[in-house]
Amino acid sequence: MLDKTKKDWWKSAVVYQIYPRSFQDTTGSGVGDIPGIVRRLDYLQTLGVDVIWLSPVFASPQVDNGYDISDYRDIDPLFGTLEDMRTLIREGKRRGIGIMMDLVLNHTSDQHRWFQQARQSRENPYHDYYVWRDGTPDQLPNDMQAVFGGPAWEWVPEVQQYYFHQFAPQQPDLNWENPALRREIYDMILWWMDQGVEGFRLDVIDQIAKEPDRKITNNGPRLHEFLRELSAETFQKGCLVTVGEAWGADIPRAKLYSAPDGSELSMVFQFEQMCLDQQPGKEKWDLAPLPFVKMKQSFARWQRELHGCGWNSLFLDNHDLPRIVSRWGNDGQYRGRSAKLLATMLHGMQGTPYIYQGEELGMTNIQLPIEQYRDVEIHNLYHKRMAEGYPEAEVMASIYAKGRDNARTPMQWDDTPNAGFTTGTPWLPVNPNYTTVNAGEELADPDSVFAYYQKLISLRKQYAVFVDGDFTLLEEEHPCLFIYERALGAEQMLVVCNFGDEATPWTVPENWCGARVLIENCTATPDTLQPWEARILYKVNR
Ligand code: TEU
Repeated sequence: MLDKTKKDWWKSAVVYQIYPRSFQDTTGSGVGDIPGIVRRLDYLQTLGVDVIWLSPVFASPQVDNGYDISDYRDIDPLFGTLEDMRTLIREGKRRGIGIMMDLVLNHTSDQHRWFQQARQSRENPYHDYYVWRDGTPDQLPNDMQAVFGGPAWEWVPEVQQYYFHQFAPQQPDLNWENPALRREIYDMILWWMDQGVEGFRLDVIDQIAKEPDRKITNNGPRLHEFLRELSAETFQKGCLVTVGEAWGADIPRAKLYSAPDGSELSMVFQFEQMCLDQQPGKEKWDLAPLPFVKMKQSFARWQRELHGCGWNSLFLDNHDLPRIVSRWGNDGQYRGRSAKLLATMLHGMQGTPYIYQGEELGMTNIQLPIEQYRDVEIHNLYHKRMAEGYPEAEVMASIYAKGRDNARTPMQWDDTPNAGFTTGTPWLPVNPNYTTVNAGEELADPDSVFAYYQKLISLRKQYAVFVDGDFTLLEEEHPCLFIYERALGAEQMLVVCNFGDEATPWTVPENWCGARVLIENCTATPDTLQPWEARILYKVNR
């Protein structure tokens, strides 16, 4: 168990993300719940993770699956009760697993009490908790678009004003310029800290300091000022792990966010690598092959530049991203092996690794008829592009490749109906491959993807070089090998990954001959790397 009273304990931690509605249902509702998570804590303990990041379970009308919060201090009945949450926190702690809550502080639900008040009159004290602009019903303040499509402005006749929303119209943006709002947020966070949570993930935190008149969404001028105040008033009063979601973070900003003095956050999620397989300047739906060399160089830059003066988060999957084995691996013939390679590449780097539920099983993307998708973003995209005259096959290809529901199909526990996720009708179909890809099979198989993740996690706890070592990219221009070295004083490791379906000539460098193999995903042969082969070598220079 990690000593979580130690400063920066989260540098040695591994975080597991749970998307509660798709994890484990205990009531037959077809939607996962908090008691379901409690039931599966032993599984997570077996895997070896230290923290659970829980996607939002707060009260919510569920327009955006909980990212539209109507009460920050209550649990949605869909998922259980506050009492269930307390049980989860307590039972987690007993197993050395802390809970990280997912705070959506950029916007609330339009059903939140604050917004219900705010929309009544311009004089209402809550009016200024949100972002309003004058206009007329047919004259929008400007042409800004929401992330989920359509204008970013919604008209409210009662106040003869528009409110600003960066996401769905049911997700009005909060006005961080208002100190009373900020105070309410801090009190709410302190209250959750009192409940015993050990960390927070902050949704789209780089968008809180918006200035719509100047069309600024990410990285507004007051962003880091707000963050430092937030951190001082809340997180710094405990020994917490915090991670901000920041699509707009570049390296200089990431250094501010994750400054070693703890003045802002522990780390951020940045998306530079995750935006590479799309056409430059376009949307994620405009598909392009992964530029492999660029991807390596991008990871390497973040590794080098944050070393010693910031901290990386490491992730390939989350509830908004397609399954990585389908995206960058091979989810057919080499599903298991390529899933292990991707894990090796990521967990060998410096930073805090995040595992998204099912990634440790090598779960894959799904293809559904449009009416079976549930995500608001997918449906908006479909209608928009069909109206714009895109061929339907092309729209569906984008959804199959990048749609968020790929990640949201129910967790595959075993080969019983609905993969053991629910006894009812699952809210989103189970991937039909659950009969072969499931936790039950993998727990029983020492060569499974699960067993491999388990080993990677335990290596991180055993060898300091995983946590503290520096990073050097080798074979920079090689079109399919991703090879890097880590070093911490005399301790060194070499991570070798052959990305692709072809065997590739490669000889162990002379200075690595005789080094110990810490982990490998297939049997090594001299002078050749097998398709999707991955290996970590280790030595101590004397
Ligand atoms: O995501 C931020 C976000 O911008 C995503 O919607 C992302 O841009 C999109 O998937 C790419 O097209 C966060 C949450 O992770 C996401 O689930 C929420 O829907 C969103 O914020 C709004 O709260």
